[in-house]
Amino acid sequence: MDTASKDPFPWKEPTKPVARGAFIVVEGLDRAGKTTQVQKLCNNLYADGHNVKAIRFPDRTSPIGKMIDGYLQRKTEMDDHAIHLLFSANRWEKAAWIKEQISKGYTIVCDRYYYSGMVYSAAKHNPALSLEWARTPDVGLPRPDRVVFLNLDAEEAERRGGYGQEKYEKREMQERVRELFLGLMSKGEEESKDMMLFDAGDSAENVSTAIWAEISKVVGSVEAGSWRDLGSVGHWPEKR
Ligand code: FDM
Ligand code: MG
Repeated sequence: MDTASKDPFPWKEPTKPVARGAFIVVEGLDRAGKTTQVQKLCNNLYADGHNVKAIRFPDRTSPIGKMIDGYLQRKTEMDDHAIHLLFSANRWEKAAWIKEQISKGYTIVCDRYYYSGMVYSAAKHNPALSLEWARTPDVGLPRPDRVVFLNLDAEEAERRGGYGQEKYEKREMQERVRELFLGLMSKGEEESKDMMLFDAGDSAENVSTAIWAEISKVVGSVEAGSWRDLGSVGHWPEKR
């Protein structure tokens, strides 16, 4: 019996030439609706004739991902820097695959990326783990064409059925994470250009409509070859 899960979006020959697929990231707090919006966006893209693949970080299936999973489930303890680097390594082990799929014409929709990586680690307030330090290991990864940031206050997130038992699923942590996400949007570096804020407090349908209005344009331009080439995450300029 075939037990492998079937690809929900099998390859369809595009009707127009495709320069490359797009790289779209969906970010936000726990309970902001990332899973729902990734699903809706993929369905909309596929129905509109685009080839698409959904991925998520952490990818808990690889050996590194299993170590991360054990940490998040509080089965193991780890130094803040060590777990941070595992999250980054978990992205690096997928980086070549992401580039390859994009060059084949698949649009990748990715649930969390290095933005979560930076802000969750920096939210720990470990004086030896700054936002700048946290960003460094991710420099060079494929740079998204657009980041959908689902903005929701921590109080509203908690009202949505409460948090689970995993590490970081606590109100104070979520509040710091949100402040850091918002800080990235106003910092003036590449994150401010790539990230776009959506009000996740609205209904799932309205959020999805707003995301579609933006992302359908981005994916259209990328496929037509009128967007920039797939970039890589650059260094932040040195502070003086
Ligand atoms: N998380 C996620 C990090 O701390 N660093 C990272 O690089 C990434 C990708 O892992 F609390 C945190 C965010 C969240 C937890 O994520 C698990 P999911 O989306 O709930 O599986
Ligand atoms: Mg979670």
